[in-house]
Amino acid sequence: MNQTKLLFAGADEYLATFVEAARTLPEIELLPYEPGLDLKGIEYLLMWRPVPGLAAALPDLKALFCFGAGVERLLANPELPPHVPIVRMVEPGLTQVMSEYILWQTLRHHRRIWELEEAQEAGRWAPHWYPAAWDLPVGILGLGELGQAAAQKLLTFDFPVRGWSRSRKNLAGVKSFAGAAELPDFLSGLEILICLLPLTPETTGILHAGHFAHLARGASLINAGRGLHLVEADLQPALATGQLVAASLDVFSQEPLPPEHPFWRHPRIFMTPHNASDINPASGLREISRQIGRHRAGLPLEHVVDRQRGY
Ligand code: NDP
Ligand code: OXD
Repeated sequence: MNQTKLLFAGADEYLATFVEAARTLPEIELLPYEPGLDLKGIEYLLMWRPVPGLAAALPDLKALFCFGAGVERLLANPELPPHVPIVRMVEPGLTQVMSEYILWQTLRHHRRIWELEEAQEAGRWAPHWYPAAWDLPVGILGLGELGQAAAQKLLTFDFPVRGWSRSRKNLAGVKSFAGAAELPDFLSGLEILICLLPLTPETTGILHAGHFAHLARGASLINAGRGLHLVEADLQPALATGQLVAASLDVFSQEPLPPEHPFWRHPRIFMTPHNASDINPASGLREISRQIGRHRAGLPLEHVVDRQRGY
């Protein structure tokens, strides 16, 4: 069988699991990048953190697969050859795990888990009342691959779901809002606001006090997009006034979050270390192999990043 070389770079912490997963795909030869490697004849690159100079040094490069769904780091790298398509990661493992994270955090906010934790800590028997899920409007900023899958999960639990995107969507059960002009109506009265946007100049800082003011009083925030979507200085004041009651954050302006950062000690901020979801080695490599098969057959690659748009 003719094997296709796939160069693996900028994600060393995942290398062992990818080498293992690649064993089940005889059509792919996974090549870990190391300085001094002969780069001639390598047509496909799988990269996460940009390795300085690497993409430009691959004379035969035909496509760059981003290791994740978010491509802002690759796009910020001026060395990427403009003619090489960048494919963002869309694969069932990544999507499934993200929708689980969103459901998990939404239910956490629905059940106001922090009140139970506080009561347990104090040895207090304190049953409390939960509204029905159908009375808690949930809004998802970003109704792409991940936002749509999360919406489907939330609908099965009867949350009224709104979604906001650049273009209007027609998704059963989801109220679609499109573009900047419809953002205030989208936000109005939401009990739970979820961010699953890509980071672009238009979406940077979108989670700010002015937008929190449109939500229901005592709303919750879940950010699994990127840290720079949130104006971090606006979060604690919103929690202090009660405009927000709690937040779940997976992403931060600085990662790893420094130990002195006040978010670590805030009782109403629940944090995960930027792993709401990750590429699944087996299904991710199968997807790349499928795309390479298409490309070799002269078919267009799917999920190619629009460099102008930034996602
Ligand atoms: P997609 O490209 O499939 O979807 C992006 C969505 O955002 C689309 O609906 C798009 O609108 C919308 N959007 C983009 N810009 C704007 C804008 N200016 N105004 C309104 N809507 C906008 O991306 P994915 O769903 O695959 O991934 C989303 C993001 O999730 C990633 O970019 C990454 O930042 C984050 N992520 C985080 C992970 C984590 O572990 N925390 C893991 C994986 C991803 P339209 O549909 O009209 O184009
Ligand atoms: C991604 C991520 O973008 O893991 O895929 O953040």
